[in-house]
Amino acid sequence: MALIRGRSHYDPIIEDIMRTLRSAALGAAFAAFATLATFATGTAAGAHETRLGPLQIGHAWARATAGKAGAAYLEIRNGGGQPDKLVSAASPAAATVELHTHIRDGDVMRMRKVPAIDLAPGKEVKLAPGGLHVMLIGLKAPLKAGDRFPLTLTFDKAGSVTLEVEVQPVAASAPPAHQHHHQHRH
Ligand SMILES: [Cu+2]
Repeated sequence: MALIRGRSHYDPIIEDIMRTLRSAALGAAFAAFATLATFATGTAAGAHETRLGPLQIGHAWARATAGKAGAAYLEIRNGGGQPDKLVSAASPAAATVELHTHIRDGDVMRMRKVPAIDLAPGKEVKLAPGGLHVMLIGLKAPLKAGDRFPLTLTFDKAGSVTLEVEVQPVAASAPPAHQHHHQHRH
């Protein structure tokens, strides 16, 4: 600081940089607030699609379970110009949540934990039965058709978002094409 003070003709430049930094910080804070506000509105409306920066996350669903393990599925579209990745997931419904894929091992399909799910720019990644999925381990209660539970997804660049997962009957292999929920069972 002593050096900067000594060269007073640079002060206007420093001032300008400080102003830019301050407005950038304000801008970031506002963007974060706007994201939260958008999400809150989306939840209230029961949105089937969630936006997080350049990411569009489609209808999240899970199959009903009899036991303490389950899986959640969803679609993520990266509409941005930069790659991102899903690095973790968490839910109050399960003790442990992991990112998994299925690999063929002889005649058997086995699940494998993956460190992250890559999201290439302009591409959509589907988490679906038989492939990539969000593994729910140690469910606090079996998932019943009609239930909903929160799932928080954390991305390398885009940050985190919490969405609602809808539990579908055991026989379901895909989310319903377009289903509205006017009734809620409690
Ligand atoms: Cu799994």
